[in-house]
Amino acid sequence: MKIYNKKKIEFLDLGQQPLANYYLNKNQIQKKEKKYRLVVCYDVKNKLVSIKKTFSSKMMFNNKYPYRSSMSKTMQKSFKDLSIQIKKKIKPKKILEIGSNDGSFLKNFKKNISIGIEPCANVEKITKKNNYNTIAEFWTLKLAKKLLKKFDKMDLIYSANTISHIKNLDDVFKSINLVLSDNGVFIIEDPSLLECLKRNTYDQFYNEHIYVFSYIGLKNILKKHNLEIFKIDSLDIHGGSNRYFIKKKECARKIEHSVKKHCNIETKYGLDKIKTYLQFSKRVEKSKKLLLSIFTNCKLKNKKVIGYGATAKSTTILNYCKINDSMIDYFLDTTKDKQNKYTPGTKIKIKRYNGSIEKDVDYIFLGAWNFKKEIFKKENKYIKSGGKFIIHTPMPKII
Ligand code: JHZ
Ligand code: SAH
Repeated sequence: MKIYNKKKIEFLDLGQQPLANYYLNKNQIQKKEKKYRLVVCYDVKNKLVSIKKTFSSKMMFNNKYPYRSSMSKTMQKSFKDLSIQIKKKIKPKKILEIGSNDGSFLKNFKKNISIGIEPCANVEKITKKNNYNTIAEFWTLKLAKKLLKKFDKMDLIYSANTISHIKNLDDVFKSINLVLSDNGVFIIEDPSLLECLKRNTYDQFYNEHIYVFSYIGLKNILKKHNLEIFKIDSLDIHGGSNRYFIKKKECARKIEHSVKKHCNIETKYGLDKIKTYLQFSKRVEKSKKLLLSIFTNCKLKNKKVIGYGATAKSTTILNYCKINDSMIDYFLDTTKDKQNKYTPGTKIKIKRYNGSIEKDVDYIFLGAWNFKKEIFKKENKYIKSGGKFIIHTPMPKII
């Protein structure tokens, strides 16, 4: 444990890591990759958990960005369900989405009421092609001011799996305060720190996830900007996420019971105590040993192991546990921009998923463990024929 800045405590060291979504071409695998040390810290004052070394947004999110929200039915359904709820309960006249990616959420709304902000031009153009109003820029206070010159204030702002990717939270929330109408609702959705600790999903930490939020941490930053959480929904998405409903302080919306309930659960678990994080760190070390022993055993027995879902999360697992192409033959993934490339750091080939698993596969390492239900349903044939999966959460095991 190390204390730096007098108020931040380092509690987890996940070793040398490459950028999580930086998949390699064949000609890049011979070259030395840029790596950094992935260390996770707890901010005692704000109760925020964040990674120590960060990269510029441009370095992470540019016109080569491979992630597509539309690759899972689970996400599509989650966005659709939320859109139904929004239309029924909030009835917004204008919607702004920050981090709209390929338009998977916005497509549930009319084009003339929606605006998407997506800095990766390769992904943004997918939504634009469908005639949605999208802006290929990073969300900043500067952009918010520009937007206000053209549009009225927004009565609904949604941002899933994006705010945790932006280092300058003061800039984000200042800008939200500016563009949100007085009675407007700002909805944030991100992985839950509580679930991350409970499920030992240390792979929620990688360069893009600058923060993994808890309610008790997030509320402190929001408060500085006159914003408050009035409702929290717990979701099973991405291995346990929280959907925070946020309003301006003076807005009359009632603060719902779910907020107090959440606060109590997090405090009871000890998210405000450094001891909790140090215990987590010990469990992560144990998890690494166990996973490595499973892979070593498979190798000794000459079993064929492949990976399923070359996720950003699995970059953390593979590099931390030092699992490489001698242990995993290849990964399968449905994302075009990942296919025929190699996993960052560990250089395992990613192949196109063609709808079935090869007959000689003994084990599948589930990189996309967060879509376990969806994938198990899809791979019913493999499971029925005796096929097994390796999964690392809550502790590594074969199922
Ligand atoms: P998935 C990315 O993380 C990065 P990743 C980012 N930082 C973030 O926060 C989340 O997304 C939202 C594939 N797949 O969603 C598709 C199959 O091949 O867990 C994807 O490559 N077959 C923005 O990368 C990957 O798995 C399938 O049936 O950790 C899933 O990636 C399914 C369901 C998925 O996010
Ligand atoms: N909201 C989608 C996409 C999440 S991926 C979902 O939940 O599936 C995160 C997205 O945020 C990426 O497409 C990335 O380009 C975008 N992003 C990163 N920083 C951003 C910023 N400052 N402003 C707007 N979008 C940003």
